[in-house]
Amino acid sequence: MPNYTLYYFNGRGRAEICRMLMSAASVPYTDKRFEFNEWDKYRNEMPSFCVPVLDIDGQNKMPETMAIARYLAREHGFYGKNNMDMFRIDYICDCFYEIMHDYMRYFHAKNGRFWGNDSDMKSSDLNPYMQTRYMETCRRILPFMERSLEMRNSGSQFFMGDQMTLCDMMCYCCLENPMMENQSMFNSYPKLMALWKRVAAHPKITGYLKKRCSTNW
Ligand SMILES: N[C@@H](CCC(=O)N[C@@H](CS)C(=O)NCC(=O)O)C(=O)O
Repeated sequence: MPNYTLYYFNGRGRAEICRMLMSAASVPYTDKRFEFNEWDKYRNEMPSFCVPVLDIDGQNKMPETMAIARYLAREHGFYGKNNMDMFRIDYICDCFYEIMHDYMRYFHAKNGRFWGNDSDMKSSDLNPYMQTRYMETCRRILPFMERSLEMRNSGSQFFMGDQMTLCDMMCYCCLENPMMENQSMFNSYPKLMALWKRVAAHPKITGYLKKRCSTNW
């Protein structure tokens, strides 16, 4: 098995799906976390100047959250059985990742990060726009995800039926912070909320959630 190092900030954020997949697959890896004030030291080592990045054997730094997640899911059996399964898993993952993406941009804007010197807009101007955009994305995506879940086994198991796959873990990771911030926004999606709890209780996940690093994002 390759020697993996995952680079990200000291938070769950975009990297959490990669950590969760590696843990569910019992893949050993180094979880390299750094603080925001250390970012200048790491930025230039990252191929697209962003994280997460998965380093393989100290030779190959691979960027992009969803490329890493899909690679891990394919390697470890969390990506369905055929091309049509992957099509469905992909659209569900991409929908949840839209929420994650807009949430992270809102979260960083709110905290005045990454928009500094070369942006014309101040964080105080960006913040309301990013928040509205994120909320709109939730309003558009969540009802669709609730309906997609209901398409298999009336939504009483996982998105693909009786097996947990990448897209169920994406549901968990992408909704974690939004739910912590505003639980009531999710009351209209009972099947999704039940799925969220089902993922947390899954034998491959529950141990990870208990022992993982505790951070507020
Ligand atoms: N398209 C990339 C975006 C990654 C991204 O924007 N990461 C943020 C942290 S959540 C980052 O590294 N920001 C550093 C910067 O903008 O300087 C992905 O999906 O992985």
